[in-house]
Amino acid sequence: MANASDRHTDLGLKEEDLTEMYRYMLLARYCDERQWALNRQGKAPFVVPVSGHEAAQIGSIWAFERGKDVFCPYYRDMALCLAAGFTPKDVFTGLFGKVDDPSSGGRQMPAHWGSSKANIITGSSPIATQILHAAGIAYSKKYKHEDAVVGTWFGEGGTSEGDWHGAMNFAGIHKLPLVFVCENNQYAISVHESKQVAGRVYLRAEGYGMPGAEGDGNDVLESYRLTKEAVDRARAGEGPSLIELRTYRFYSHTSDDDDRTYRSRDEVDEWRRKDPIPRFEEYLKSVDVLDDGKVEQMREAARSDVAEGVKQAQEADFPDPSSGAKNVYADLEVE
Ligand SMILES: Cc1ncc(C[n+]2csc(CCOP(=O)(O)OP(=O)(O)O)c2C)c(N)n1
Ligand SMILES: [Mg+2]
Repeated sequence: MANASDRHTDLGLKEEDLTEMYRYMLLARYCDERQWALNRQGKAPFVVPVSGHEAAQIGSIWAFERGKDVFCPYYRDMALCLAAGFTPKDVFTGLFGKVDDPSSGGRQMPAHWGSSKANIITGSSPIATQILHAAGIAYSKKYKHEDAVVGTWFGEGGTSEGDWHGAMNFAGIHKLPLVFVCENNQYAISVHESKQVAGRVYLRAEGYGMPGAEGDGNDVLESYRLTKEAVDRARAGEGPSLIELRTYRFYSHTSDDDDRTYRSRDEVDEWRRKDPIPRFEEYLKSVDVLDDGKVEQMREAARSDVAEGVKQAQEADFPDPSSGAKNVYADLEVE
């Protein structure tokens, strides 16, 4: 039994929250390992890996009300999308371009997450466009007096785009119910943070009239704590916030990139030792929520859910080629 002074109890998280958070982190990690292997086997054309970002994504999404709030994620947010309603089958139908893919029915590149059921707004490939969409949606929520907070996620590279600055400024002026979450993994493909960000991302918040905070993005409870404060502010009508979660991606930027050309193996190993999943496991054991047996059981269940998702997605149909323009052009009756 957890006791009253545990970190999660202070944050208002129950044991069921913790095991669910852990389960989604495992699902994301195993989906990622599987999709990377499928790519290397020539069975998946293009992969955007999430490994390393699981705590930042699961901690931050847990602060929102799923089913009510609106999410504008970016391509690396697979863990977040799983927690918001994607299943492993959904992930792999997207990867294989199958007709059941919730994001686009197999018409978009993989990792362009979208789901009307899960309130996830489809993203575009140009970096940071989702941040402007989030500002527009948050403005509409405020204008219509609808009780919903909007969350948007992006990398530190995204904060160099004009779209990011425009959205921050607009959100600050209109005190929008919007939470900006930066998953700072220190690289934008091969470009290091030191060549991308002058000063610190979270400190820019002040210039746009909102609070900013940073924390350890490999700590799921810390990621939750910081985001929850921001979501509560937004829901209370106090306006937007910027949260910077510091993390690291374990694989290359995508399956088309080779990170050995710009990162040392020592650096990657150092961050692997801060892997968010074993860190959370350690915490869960320390508060007697899990023991070794239960950890193994949950790992096995997640591996089997992922294997089942891959199988279902492999068996699913490809879209009919004649439907290629669906949702791209209006259906016009041509005489
Ligand atoms: C406007 C625009 N410029 C460049 C690219 C190419 N591009 C794709 S991802 C990426 C890096 C983004 O890095 P960051 O925002 O830090 O996110 P991360 O991939 O590290 O999670 C770049 C430059 C793009 N898609 N759109
Ligand atoms: Mg980055």
